[in-house]
Amino acid sequence: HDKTNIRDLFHQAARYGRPVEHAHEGHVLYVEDSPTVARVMTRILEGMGLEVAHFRSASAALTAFDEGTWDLVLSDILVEGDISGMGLVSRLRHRFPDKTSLPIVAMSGLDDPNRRAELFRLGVNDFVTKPVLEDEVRARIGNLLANKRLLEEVQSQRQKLYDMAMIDPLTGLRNRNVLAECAARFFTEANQKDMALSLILLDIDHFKQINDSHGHLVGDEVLVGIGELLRTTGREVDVALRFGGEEFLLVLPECDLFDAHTRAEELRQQLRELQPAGLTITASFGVTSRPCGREIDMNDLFRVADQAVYQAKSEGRDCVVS
Ligand code: GH3
Ligand code: MG
Ligand code: MG
Ligand code: MG
Ligand code: MG
Repeated sequence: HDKTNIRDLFHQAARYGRPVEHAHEGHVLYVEDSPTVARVMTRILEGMGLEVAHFRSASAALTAFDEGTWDLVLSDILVEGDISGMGLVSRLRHRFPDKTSLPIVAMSGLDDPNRRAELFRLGVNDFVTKPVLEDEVRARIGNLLANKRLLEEVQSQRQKLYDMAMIDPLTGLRNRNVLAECAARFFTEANQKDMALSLILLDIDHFKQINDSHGHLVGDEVLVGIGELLRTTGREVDVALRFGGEEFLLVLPECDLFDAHTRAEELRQQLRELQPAGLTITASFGVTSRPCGREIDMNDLFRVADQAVYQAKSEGRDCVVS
């Protein structure tokens, strides 16, 4: 805030005997065909700390809506042009149904209760009459923006919790907690449509020795390298998980046993050449596929992959068993 702004705010606070409002942040898409009203409203909104993009017609606002990101829409209802304020509200709400994330405020000099009801049915969050009472419009818009900010905080906390629960902090791969999600996503569809689906399970060979001879930090570096190999190779649709300590799982939708085996062989070779932390690392691979014409769940398929890894270990390690 510059000096004038701060003086204004304190002046206001003194006038009303209450604390200074917090400044808001955000972009307002504002539709108003009267230049005089637009000037007054823009001053009010900018006084709240908001950035205002003013449009004289609904169609211009619709185009701008698609090109920018907006925190609030404020629209006059009787506007010039082929789309009315009503039409604008209905289109915007259709494109953006989440009312808290995109508050829409309707504004009109004509306060007909039936039309007001219709506006709320179309999805406006609030309605203000013209001429505006500055304090009221500030408070109403402030409330909507505060709700939006609160929702954003909740959503970002939820994302953080999800990441903490589902993402392995060492390798950045998803962990076994996402298996249930994968199963729901891939197995249901594969079973319904009788589609191919494969798993590759790999277990690093003699990893305990790497830790014992070079220390756990070097061991960690090896795991990070393998994580990166799994994340950056293969198809976009594949899901790579760190299943446990030194065990990784690839879920390969629409991939049959032959292709999965080929992929595992490629990985085995790539891993040998990777030299994470300057060490030659190998792993044992178990590959399995969903049998045609039979329903199978993640656990069944995983058990088979696990047995294949066990067999690869007993066959001398650094090999693929399917
Ligand atoms: P095998 O070839 O039979 O699989 O032998 P292995 O030594 O790889 O298997 P084992 O199950 O005996 O040992 C796995 C080791 O992996 C033991 C454990 O300390 C290590 N490990 C598990 N998680 C981590 C980790 O996050 N970091 C490091 N550095 N080591 C880990
Ligand atoms: Mg108008
Ligand atoms: Mg193991
Ligand atoms: Mg083991
Ligand atoms: Mg191992």
